[in-house]
Amino acid sequence: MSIIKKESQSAPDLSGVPTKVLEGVKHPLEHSWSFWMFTNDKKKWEDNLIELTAFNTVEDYWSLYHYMKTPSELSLGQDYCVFKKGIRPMWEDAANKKGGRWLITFEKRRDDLDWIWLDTVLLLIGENFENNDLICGVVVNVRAKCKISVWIKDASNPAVNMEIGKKLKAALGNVKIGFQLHDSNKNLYTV
Ligand code: MGP
Repeated sequence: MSIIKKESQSAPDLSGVPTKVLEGVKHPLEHSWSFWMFTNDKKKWEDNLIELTAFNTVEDYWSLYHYMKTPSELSLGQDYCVFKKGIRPMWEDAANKKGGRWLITFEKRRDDLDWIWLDTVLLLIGENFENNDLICGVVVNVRAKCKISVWIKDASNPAVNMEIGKKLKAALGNVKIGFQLHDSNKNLYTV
């Protein structure tokens, strides 16, 4: 299944634009980020994960955003993940194994999935938290009940994690949000 939104869309012709004009127009992000895709068609869970591309500027993220399908256009069982480059979106990665996730659950496949995904990605890549170093990445699981989760490096400090949860809640509005250890469905705390 293609993940490209409009296959007929062609890139603008920049051949006549002098290169000097384009120099320095991109706005660098604090970190490089990898965009991953999960499609559930292989037996071993991790074999379904593909690192599609990486980006490190605002403009490159927006190009990707306009090029790719939104989460609500994906098939059931698929995931998108945006993680700091070098961190794999799996519990076993060194950056995740002592961590947990702030989980936003959707009662059913809702219209606001796409903008909540977009806003959450922008909060992360724009380094909008006091404790940005604790952020590993974000996942959207496209399921009958969709989920968006922000993965945190260290689950052992509730006070610090609460700052991240409160910021997410304030930015995203009226969403249910709880903190869980990886491989658990139990909320340790909620905001
Ligand atoms: P899921 O895809 O995160 O959620 O995990 P889903 O499909 O809503 O299912 P539920 O169990 O949360 O209701 C589904 C399954 O994929 C997990 O039970 C694991 O078997 C496997 N899995 C998911 N993740 C994120 C990992 C991971 O990081 N490492 C490994 N080894 N397996 C994982």
